[in-house]
Amino acid sequence: MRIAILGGDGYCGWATALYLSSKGHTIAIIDNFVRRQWDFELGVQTLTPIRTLPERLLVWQELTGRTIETFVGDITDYDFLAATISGFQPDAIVHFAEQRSAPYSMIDRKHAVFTQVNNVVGTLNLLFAIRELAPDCHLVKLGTMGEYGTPNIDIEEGFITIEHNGRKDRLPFPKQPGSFYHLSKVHDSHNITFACKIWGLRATDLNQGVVYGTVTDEVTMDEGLINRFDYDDVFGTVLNRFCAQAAIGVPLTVYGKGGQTRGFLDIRDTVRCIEIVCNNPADRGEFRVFNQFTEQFSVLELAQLIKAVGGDLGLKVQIDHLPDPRVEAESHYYNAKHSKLEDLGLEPHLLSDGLVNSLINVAIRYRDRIDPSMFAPQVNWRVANNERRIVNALRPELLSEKVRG
Ligand code: NAD
Ligand code: USQ
Repeated sequence: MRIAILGGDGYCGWATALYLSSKGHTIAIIDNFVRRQWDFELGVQTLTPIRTLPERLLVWQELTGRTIETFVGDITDYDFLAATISGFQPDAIVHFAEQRSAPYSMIDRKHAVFTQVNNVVGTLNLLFAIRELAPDCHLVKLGTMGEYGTPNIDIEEGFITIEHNGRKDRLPFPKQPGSFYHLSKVHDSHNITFACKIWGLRATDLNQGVVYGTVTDEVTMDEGLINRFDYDDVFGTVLNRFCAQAAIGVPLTVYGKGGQTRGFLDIRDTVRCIEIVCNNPADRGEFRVFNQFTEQFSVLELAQLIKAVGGDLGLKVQIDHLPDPRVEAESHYYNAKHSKLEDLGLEPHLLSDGLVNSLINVAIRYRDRIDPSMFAPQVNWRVANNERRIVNALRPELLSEKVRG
C-alpha cells in the first residue's frame, strides 16, 4: 500500500514509518518539525539523542535499501497539504501530526489556542483534502482514551446503546476530556464523524492510551535510528518520567493519591495496531472507533512496580506524592473495553516484558543527559496563565531551519 504518515518525525510516527516500510509498503513522511521546535521553546530535550529526519532516513536507506519520501510542511496550510496528497496519492493516511501534550495545552491562552488550531484545523484540512483528492483513501486518525475521561461506568469502544423513555439508540460514548489538548481530539472526532456521514469517507479513530517504550525491531537496528524518549514535565509521559527519575535516584513524582488509572501500550503494539487497521480498512461512509491500549494501571501501581523492578536492578527508588497540578479524579472506577484490535489479530506485549529493556535500561544508558530540573511540574490546571519557563519564543520560520540541520 501507499501510506502517508503525517507526523512521521515524531515518537509514534517514526516507529510506525520504519515498521510499515520494513513490511514493504511505500511510505511518505509529512512533518513540519514543530515537535523539535517545542523542545527548543521549552528548553527541554529527549533523553535519547535523536538525529535530524534527513540523517535518520539516510541511515534507514543504507541499512535496508528502502527509501521513504518526505514532504516538509504544515498541514494547517491547505495548499501544502493538498499538493502533498495529490502528489503521493495514498491508499491510507495515518494522522499523528498534532500537538499531543496535555500540560502544553494548559500553559496559557496562547498555548491552548495554538493546540486547538493546530489539531482541529489540521484534521479539518485533511478531511477536505481527502474528499477532494483521494476520496477512497482510508483515514487512520490518532485519538486518545482521554476523550472519554473517567466515567463511573464501563467505557465502550466509541459507541454505547442507550434506552431512554422507552426508545433505544446506538450513540457516541459520552466524552469528558480533561485538558484543552484532549478536547481537541473530541472536536476532531466530531468533525471526522460528520465528514464520513456527508461525504462517504472511510475513517478509523484510534483512541490510544499512553504509549511507552523506545524499542522496536527497526529503531534498534542502528543508533542513528533511535526514537524519542521524553521525560520533562510537559511532554514526558508518566512511565518515562518515573524510569528517568529511578535511573538517577530522584523520587518518583506521583501526582496526588496516584489512583488515576489509564490504559497503556507498548510502542511495538502501536505500530502493529496501525498495520492491522491499514490492512482492514473501514468501509466507505464508515466511522469506526477502536480503543487502542492493552493494559490498565493506576499511577501508584506503576510507581510501585518501578520501585520493585528498579530495586532488583540495584536502583534505590523512592516514591513522592506531590499535590496534583491537574484537575482530575485521583481515585475512580475505570474499566475500558479494548477487544476490537485483538479480534483483528493484535497480540499484546505486556509491560512486564518491556519495562526493563525498553524503558529502565534506556534511562540508565543515557542518564548523563537527564536534567533533574525537568521533573517538577510547572503547569497547573487551575492557573490560566502559568509562568512555565519558556526559554525561546516559538519562531517557526527561524527554527525550522535550525531543526532541519
Ligand atoms: P509527537 O509530538 O512525538 O509527534 C507528532 C509529530 O507531528 C511531530 O513530529 C510534529 O512535528 C508533527 N506535527 C505536529 N503538528 C503538525 C502540523 N501542523 N503539520 C505537520 N506536522 C505536525 O507525538 P506522538 O507521541 O508521536 O503522538 C502522535 C499522535 O498520537 C498524536 O496525535 C497524539 O495525540 C496521539 N497519541 C499519542 C500518545 C502517546 O502516548 N505518545 C498516546 C495517545 C495518542
Ligand atoms: N502523572 C503523575 N506524575 C507524573 C506525570 C503524570 O502522576 O510525573 C499522572 C497524570 O496526572 C495523569 C497520568 O499520570 O493522571 C497520565 O499522565 P501522562 O502525562 O503520562 O499522560 P497524558 O497527559 O494523559 O497524555 C499522554 C500523551 C497524550 C495521549 C494520552 C493518552 O501525552 O498524547 O493522548 O497520554 S490518555 O491518557 O489515554 O488520554
